Amino acid sequence: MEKKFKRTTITAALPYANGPVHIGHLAGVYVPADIYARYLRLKGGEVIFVCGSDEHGVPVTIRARKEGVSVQDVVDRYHNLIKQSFADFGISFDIYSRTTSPTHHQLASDFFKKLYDDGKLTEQVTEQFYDEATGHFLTDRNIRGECPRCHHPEAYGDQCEHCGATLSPEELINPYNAETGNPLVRKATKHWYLPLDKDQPWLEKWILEEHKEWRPNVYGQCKSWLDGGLRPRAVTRDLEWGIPVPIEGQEGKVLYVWFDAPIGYISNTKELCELRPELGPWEKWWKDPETRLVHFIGKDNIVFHCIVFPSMLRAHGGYILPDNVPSNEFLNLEGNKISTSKNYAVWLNEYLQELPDRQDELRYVLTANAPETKDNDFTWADFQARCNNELVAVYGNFVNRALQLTQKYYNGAVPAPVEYTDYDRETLKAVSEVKGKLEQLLEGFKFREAQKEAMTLARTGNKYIADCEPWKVVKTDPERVKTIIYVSLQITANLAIAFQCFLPFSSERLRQMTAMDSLSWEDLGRTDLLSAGSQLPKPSLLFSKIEDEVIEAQIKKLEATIKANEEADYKAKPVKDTISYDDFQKLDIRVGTVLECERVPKMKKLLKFKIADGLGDRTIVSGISQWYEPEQLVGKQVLFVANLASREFKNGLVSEGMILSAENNDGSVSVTTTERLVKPGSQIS
Ligand code: B3M
Ligand code: ZN
Repeated sequence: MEKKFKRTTITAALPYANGPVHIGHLAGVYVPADIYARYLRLKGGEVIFVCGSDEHGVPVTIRARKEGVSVQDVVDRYHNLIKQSFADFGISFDIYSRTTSPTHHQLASDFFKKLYDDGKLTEQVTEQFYDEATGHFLTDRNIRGECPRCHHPEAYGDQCEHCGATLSPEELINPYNAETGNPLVRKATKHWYLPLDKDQPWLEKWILEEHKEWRPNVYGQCKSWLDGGLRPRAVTRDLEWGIPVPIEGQEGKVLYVWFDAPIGYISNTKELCELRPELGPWEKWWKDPETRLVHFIGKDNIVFHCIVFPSMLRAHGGYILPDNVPSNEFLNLEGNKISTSKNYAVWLNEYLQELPDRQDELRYVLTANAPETKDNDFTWADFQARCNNELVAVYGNFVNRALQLTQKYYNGAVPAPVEYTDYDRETLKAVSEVKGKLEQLLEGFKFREAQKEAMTLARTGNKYIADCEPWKVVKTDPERVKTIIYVSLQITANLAIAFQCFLPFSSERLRQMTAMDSLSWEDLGRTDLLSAGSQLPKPSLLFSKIEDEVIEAQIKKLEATIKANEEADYKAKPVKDTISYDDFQKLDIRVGTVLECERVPKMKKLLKFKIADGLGDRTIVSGISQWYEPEQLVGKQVLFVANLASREFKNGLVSEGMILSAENNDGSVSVTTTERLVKPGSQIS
């Protein structure tokens, strides 16, 4: 049964104020949320669109310590930068606030207090890692130690990046504080938990039965969490930065950032309603069952928005639950993961400095490539192609022709149509159908398809004017041209409306160029939007070409970042214990020529070599098959240890020596060879 809602509260995930925002954020959350908000407003709906910076949590404190400034300094700086970037890109929040605001502190604190007072939280004492020297409990990411599996000395408390093992901090050998290097001890500490296990039954019913319409990625993630069985989750932490736990005698404990952040949506709404009384009391937007709540988020936030926050809201009582949680997958950049810490991203502030006034171009490409159903890749080549071949060559070209010809033939006055041909009628029919198609897609959160539909209208227009060739017909049948231009102008006006939620900047320019007072969704599809005789101003180009140099510079910039990261990552291992010259003399290293090289059946890593060593042939087995095709090595000279005790493999294969290879910092391997050709058997000394 379709529920009928009166109004919509749209939230977009609160970005951490620990760095600027990049194209991945925009594509994943903010552009789709903005499209939806703009669409509903254009329809005249009652809607608010709220967001703000997430200023608590560990990442901001790490950043502050790294930079040697206060946490407040960090969040102030990034809050302002993020807020500006969103404004620059036309993300039309009704409010962009922050979780350090007094309203938020109060509201989040009261929320916790109510759950606590109502007995909705459980208490538990657990042992956590503690740095006695600094007097701090540590979070998993801040704990390092030796990996129990591969013995890498710098594994994280949650993962070893060297061997990929998923870890918990207790498993680390000799755990230490990642920042100070101090050894850690275990210490008991009390925390409050949200007993999610008790929520399992209603969450299963609510999500798995009543919200089958959620996107498959969202529904699937929820299902796998639920299938795995929910466990209680701590909602407090031992930290200094955050909202103090509002219980007497609990100094040094704060609300977990994921507890307070979603409450930020409510606080932002409260602040908004205080600023704009015409919106009514904030409760209307959060407690009235006739309000539809929609959370736009990235895929790593699904569990918090679909399971944890709803469980908090229900435990508190009185709140509505989200009706939908459209979440996107991730956007990669030129085939690599976007990374704030590695500075591998296209930052919005830098984009605008380097490609000024090209907000709509980025919005367009990010939506055209939106990671709605799977991870997607942003490439600068695709960006350029879409801008030049679609925005410039189709949409821009069409409206420019229509508007320029109006100036040329009619001094800018909209001509009256004379007589419609079948082609004209067919074209106008396509225009009138676009509204229904767009509505269906937008309401189903299919923004990528929806924008494609708007572009189809531009293609229809572009084809129409190219087919009709008014610039030729004008010489033989000027009356016919009036109809062609009239039809083209109606399409142009419709494009301003159809694209408004996707490309607000160019739509606004087009609105001015078509002399429409305002744009309204209800007008979309009308074929009499511009009335005959109305005067249009002189047009300018809607889009301009993106030149190769601009793209090349962007690609170079990313390559430079990759290179800098590789260099920064590379840490040579410490030199081993000193040995005597005699010890060295014991090693017999020689040059051998590879006569044959082949893979070893059932032993994936191995390559089997037949080596000419000057005295005869010998077999050496080496675990480097991942890095070489056997035929690449045949004929090569390699260095090998000739007097190493032979070693037998499980399958009876015996290796008589060892080929020397160098391990690169990325783990890849290169065999060693001499600089000049030498006789097989030559000794290395
Ligand atoms: N700040 C996490 C993130 O940016 C977090 C979202 C909060 S939404 C309430 O991925
Ligand atoms: Zn490891």
